[in-house]
Amino acid sequence: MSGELRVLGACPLDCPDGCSWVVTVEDGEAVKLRGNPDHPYTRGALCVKVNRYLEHTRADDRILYPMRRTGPKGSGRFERISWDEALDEISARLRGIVEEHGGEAIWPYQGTGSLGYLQGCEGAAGRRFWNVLGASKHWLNICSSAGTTGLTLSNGTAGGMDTEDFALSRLILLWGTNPLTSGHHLWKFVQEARANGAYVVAIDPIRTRTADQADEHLAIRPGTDAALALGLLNVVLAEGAQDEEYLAAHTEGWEAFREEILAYPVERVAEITGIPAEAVHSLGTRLARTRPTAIRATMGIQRHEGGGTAMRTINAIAAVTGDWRHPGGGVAYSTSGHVHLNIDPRDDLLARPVRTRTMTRLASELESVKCLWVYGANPLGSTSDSGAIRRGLAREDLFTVVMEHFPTDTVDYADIVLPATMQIEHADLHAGYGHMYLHWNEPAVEPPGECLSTTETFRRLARHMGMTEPSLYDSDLELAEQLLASDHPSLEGVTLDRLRKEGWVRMNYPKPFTPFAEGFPTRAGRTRFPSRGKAYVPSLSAREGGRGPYPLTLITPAAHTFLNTTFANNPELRRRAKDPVVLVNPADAAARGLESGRPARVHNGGGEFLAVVEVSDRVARGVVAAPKGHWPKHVPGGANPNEVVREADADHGRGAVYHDNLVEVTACPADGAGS
Ligand SMILES: Nc1nc2c(c(=O)[nH]1)N[C@H]1C(S)=C(S)[C@@H](COP(=O)(O)OP(=O)(O)OC[C@H]3O[C@@H](n4cnc5c(=O)[nH]c(N)nc54)[C@H](O)[C@@H]3O)O[C@H]1N2
Ligand SMILES: Nc1nc2c(c(=O)[nH]1)N[C@H]1C(S)=C(S)[C@@H](COP(=O)(O)OP(=O)(O)OC[C@H]3O[C@@H](n4cnc5c(=O)[nH]c(N)nc54)[C@H](O)[C@@H]3O)O[C@H]1N2
Ligand code: SF4
Ligand SMILES: [Mo]
Repeated sequence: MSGELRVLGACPLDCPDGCSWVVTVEDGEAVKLRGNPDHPYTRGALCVKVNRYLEHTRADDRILYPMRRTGPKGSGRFERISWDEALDEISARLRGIVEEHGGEAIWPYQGTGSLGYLQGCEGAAGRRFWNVLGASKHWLNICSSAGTTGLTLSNGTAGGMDTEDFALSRLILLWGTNPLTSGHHLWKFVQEARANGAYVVAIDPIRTRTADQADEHLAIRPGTDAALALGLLNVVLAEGAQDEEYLAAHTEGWEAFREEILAYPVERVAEITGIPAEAVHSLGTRLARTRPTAIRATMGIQRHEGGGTAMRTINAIAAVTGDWRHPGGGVAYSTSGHVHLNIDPRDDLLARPVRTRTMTRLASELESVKCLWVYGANPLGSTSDSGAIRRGLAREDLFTVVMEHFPTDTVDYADIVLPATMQIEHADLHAGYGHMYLHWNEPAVEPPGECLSTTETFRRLARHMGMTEPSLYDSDLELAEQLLASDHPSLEGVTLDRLRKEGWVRMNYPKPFTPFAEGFPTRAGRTRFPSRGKAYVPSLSAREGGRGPYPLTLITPAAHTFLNTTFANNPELRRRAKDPVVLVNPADAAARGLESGRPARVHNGGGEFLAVVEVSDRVARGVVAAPKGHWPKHVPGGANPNEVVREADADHGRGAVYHDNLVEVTACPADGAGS
């Protein structure tokens, strides 16, 4: 048909797969969205969620105009206003707050709604504006910072294997990761390896979709992974399978780490991890005898108090076995460490240094904040200790602005709501944290209503406030050029023209890729093993689970049909997600009189949420699981699992502890309270 156009773009969501997509546009309207068949990682497939993205852009509840609150905070009652009115009010309030309380009383709270380098968090959109204003900085620790910081301490980068090289592996450990739900494009490489005889092991307290498909599943006690890693290495040493040459050339602290390993014989590890000694021994033997071994460890493990260390100790396996030198061997956490775009935080625009506020500490830090500016985030659905956040957001003297697509629980507390463009309506530059490609997302259609992109919103606001700093007004294409102006060899020849023409480009890394075959990007050029006595830091649940008034460890993993809280308002995806459930082991259920299909309270000293019990041997004794993502206002009781998630920090990077909380589960009275 005439007027039909194919526009190349990219999925913006916080997902390792970073898919490349093709939008078909007819007469100015997006009529089809498909995974890019030419892209080596996407290979034509999106996922159950994003297959509905176009429908989502046209949803009835899409926010299309600026709005001002008319009801009490939390009521979600608004009136439509013009952009000029919104910018007037915002400018006046921001100026007043800076004068009276200083810029640091403003918290630009940016989440992971888009990982774009222009519109989203990877490039910290809006940062220039906030620096000119002198606002607080924002530490986006909500997702992966414990693992990233821990791994960087060891290897000098959190980047590791190219996940496509899993196809070359002979033994694959899927460790604290559930790719069939949280990033399924890895699976085709796992299957390729299997076709060549690879053995696949899932290590997870939950028998996930992924564990179902593995050759073996080890139901580990939460927060004890570092002990398992040490136990496996104990067997490797007993077999004499360590790579002495690699250890001598490329590692630091081996003698002390070796002693640490010797302190974790299989029987002790079995006791700590709850995995039978024979299973630890047999996997250790397999690991000792199989090169290359690839370990996929993503964010699940590091959402614990000892999570950063756990990642470091698991990472150490590949140095002891020498797997780093074999194509198809090593550890893959995130490839974002291999992305060397020219990201400049523009601290030069700050008149003086400012404090940094920590994303998951919103509940306690909010007290000293006068303006909370939320974009790409839904703290009432996604951030720790959401009950306290709700109380904080109700404060009358807090000025809250939310840039959004949809009327989330957080939007309900906004003073001003600003309508944001979705991915097919704006330009952006993307990477994927599970692969080695960069993408350009070309706008495919005009924004609906009065939606504006993040970059355009900040340009207009700067102009409205009379700011004179020229770089505040750089266009999207100029911003993209600046990001690509990197002298790192991985980006040589990667130009904006080329990206716009081709849609995606592989960064200049060899294929296969053995990043640490010849050493590490640390000062000494060596990987640093965790130090003596510090290779296993037990999490709260490992220390105190099974005892006290809250003996059960709650894990809150990725929901299959949502992405964090994104899509949880799509009727079909919500229908498929079913009501909030809590999985309880049969023995724990029997001890508490819990029955499948009946409502229960999941609670601790911090709060409670309601869920329907599902008695299941998918969770080990002592572990309960409730997926993240439901909007609190959609569910009975008005709360999701973050009501019982603590504000505590992991051992590295102040990471969040979403899988390290102790709870009790109590049946609701038979009159159906709460449903
Ligand atoms: N469908 C869907 N996909 C998503 C998301 C989503 O919400 N839904 N979220 C996206 C985002 S933001 C991210 S960061 C990634 C996260 O995706 P993943 O990295 O897969 O993270 P999680 O789902 O938090 O946890 C993965 C697994 O770790 C397990 N786990 C928890 N604690 C432990 C432990 O102590 N030891 C071990 N060995 N395992 C443990 C959990 O049971 C879970 O099965 O996925 C992205 N993809
Ligand atoms: N219990 C529990 N909680 C968790 C986790 C867990 O494992 N368990 N995982 C954590 C993880 S890994 C993450 S990453 C965080 C995510 O937490 P958040 O960063 O708060 O992400 P979302 O909840 O998906 O909310 C993102 C919002 O941004 C909006 N948005 C998307 N794109 C844009 C845009 O371009 N512009 C604007 N203005 N808005 C946009 C979406 O509509 C959505 O409402 O949640 C964390 N919360
Ligand atoms: S959410 Fe992940 S798998 Fe789905 S389209 Fe986006 S990048 Fe691909
Ligand atoms: Mo995340």
